Amino acid sequence: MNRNAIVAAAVRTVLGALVLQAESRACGPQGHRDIGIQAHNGHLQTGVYHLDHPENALLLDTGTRLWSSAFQVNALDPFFTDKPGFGAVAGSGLPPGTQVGFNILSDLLYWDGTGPAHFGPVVNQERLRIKFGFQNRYAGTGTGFVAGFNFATVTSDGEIHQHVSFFLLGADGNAVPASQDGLQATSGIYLIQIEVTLAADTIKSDPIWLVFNNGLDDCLDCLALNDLGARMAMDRPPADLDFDRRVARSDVDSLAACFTGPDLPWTNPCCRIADLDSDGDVDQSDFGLLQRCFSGESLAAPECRP
Ligand SMILES: [Ca+2]
Ligand SMILES: [Ca+2]
Ligand SMILES: [Ca+2]
Repeated sequence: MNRNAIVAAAVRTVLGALVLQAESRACGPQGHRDIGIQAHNGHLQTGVYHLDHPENALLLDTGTRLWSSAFQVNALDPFFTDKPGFGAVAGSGLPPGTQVGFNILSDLLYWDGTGPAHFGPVVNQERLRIKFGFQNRYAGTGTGFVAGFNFATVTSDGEIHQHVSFFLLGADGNAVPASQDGLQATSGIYLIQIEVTLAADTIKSDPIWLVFNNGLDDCLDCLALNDLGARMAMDRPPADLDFDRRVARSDVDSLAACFTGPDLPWTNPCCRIADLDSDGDVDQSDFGLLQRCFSGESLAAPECRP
C-alpha cells in the first residue's frame, strides 16, 4: 500500500469510529527496553537498548531521550523498580575498560495527572533514591545537580548491561507502603532529568528524561510522555500518540478511538492526547494534523507540529 492508500484507509477508519470508546493503554516502549548508549562524534548518543535474548541485544531508534517506568507494579515491593536499565551493544564504540555512570540534572518533578500535563515540585517531600551497591543518590525539591556514580565497566567488545535501583520515598523518607507505616509517596507522575557519563564525566550524553508513573492510569502516563517528548526531550512529534516515535496506523487508531466530531467535546481525559489542535474536540482537523506528520514505519520528524 502506498502512502496515499494508507492515509485513505486511515480516513475511513476515523469516519467509521464515531462510537468507539477510548481504551486505556500503556505507552511504549514495552518490555525490556533500556537506555542504550553508543559513542558518536565525541559524545554519547542515546537510543533504545532492546534485549530480547541475552545474545541478541540491539540498539534501536537512536535519538530517543525519554523513557518511562512505573511504581506500584510489584505488590511485594511497590515503591521499587529497576527499570529502565542501561545497555550498550557490541561495537558501541565505547572504549573497553572505561566506567559508565550518570549525573542527576534536575529536581524530582511531579504532575498529579489532572488537566494538561504540567510538572512542578513534588507535593509532600517525596524523593527518588537511586541505588547501586552501597552507593545512593537522591533527587527531591531543591537538590538540583547531583553528581552520580559509576555502575558499569565497558567490556572488551564495547558492551554494558546494568540495572540500578530506583526507590520512591514518601515524606517519612522510606519506600515502605502506607499500609505498613501510614505514609507513602503521593500518587502521580514523577519526572527526573539525568545524563549518562563515560570516563569520569569526560564524555556525556545529551540530557535524558525518566518518567515514573506512581499508581495512575496508563493513559495519564501517555499524556505526560507525549507532552514531554514533544516539548522537552524533543525526540518525537505530538502526533505520536502511542509513544513509539512513529506516526503510523496505530496512532490513527488511537485518534479514531477518541473521535467526537467538530465542536463535540471529548470527555474521557485519556482523549486529551488526540485533540492535537487543543480546541476541545477530536475531529477532522486533528486527523489532518496527524496525517501531515504521518511517517509509517520510519521515525517521525520530531519538529512536525500542529
Ligand atoms: Ca512509608
Ligand atoms: Ca506512534
Ligand atoms: Ca481538536
